[in-house]
Amino acid sequence: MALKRGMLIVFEGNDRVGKSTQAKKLVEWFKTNGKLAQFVQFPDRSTPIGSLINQYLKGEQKMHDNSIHLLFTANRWEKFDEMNAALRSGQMVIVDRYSYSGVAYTVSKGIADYEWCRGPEKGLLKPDCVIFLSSDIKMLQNRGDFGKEVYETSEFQSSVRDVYMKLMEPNWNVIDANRNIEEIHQDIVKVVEDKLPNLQQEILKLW
Ligand code: T5A
Ligand code: NA
Repeated sequence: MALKRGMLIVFEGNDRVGKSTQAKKLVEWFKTNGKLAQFVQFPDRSTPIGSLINQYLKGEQKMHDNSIHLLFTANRWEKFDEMNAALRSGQMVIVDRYSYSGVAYTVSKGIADYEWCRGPEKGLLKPDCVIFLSSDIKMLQNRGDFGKEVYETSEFQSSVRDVYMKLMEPNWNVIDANRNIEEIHQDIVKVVEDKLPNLQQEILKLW
């Protein structure tokens, strides 16, 4: 029987590594190839919770570290029903940052362990494929606007990268992000084309 559901593809990586650029290009690629595809971004700054997160990231609003962690998670739960329905109706869902960001950034602050960080993510949809855009932190500092938000220091970003390495699972694909946009895109397309035929009907849950 032909597969009816869409694929859940998550982009992860350090700040400025090119996640939004590549996620949007992948959405366009699906559409060009006759598939319905949705772009989802976390944090989704358009909701009331997202607005609080935005103020925090810009340094306009102080927040307890555990509180901001839970807000990021709550922001993902806000999108659960919509993402679930889209996938089950056969749409591809391309996500710019997800639960792995939640864990990587909070663990890097040294205020909570993996178990505490993962807890509230339990039950969210598990990605079929994670694209990890990998780069030297030094390269990222030279990209436009690096340093504008609270987590954008090279020391913190190095720690985030270390935690990502520990979170890696078999459904992760590491892509060298220190190349031109088109080359990176072609590699991502290869990964996706390879995985699509092997998609299982069941959508798994995190963690
Ligand atoms: N966060 C997030 C948490 O702490 N917990 C969570 O649960 C979540 C979801 C905001 C912050 O929140 C933290 C992580 C972040 O610190 P965000 O809005 O996704 O999250 O912030 P960023 O990751 O910083 O998003 P950016 O837009 O800055 O980075 P992207 O999406 O990785 O990069 P992109 O595509 O916007 O590109 C950045 C710049 O580089 C250029 C682009 O044109 C752009 O100027 N660029 C390239 N230049 C050269 N070569 C390439 N290959 C390039 N690709 C893109
Ligand atoms: Na982004």
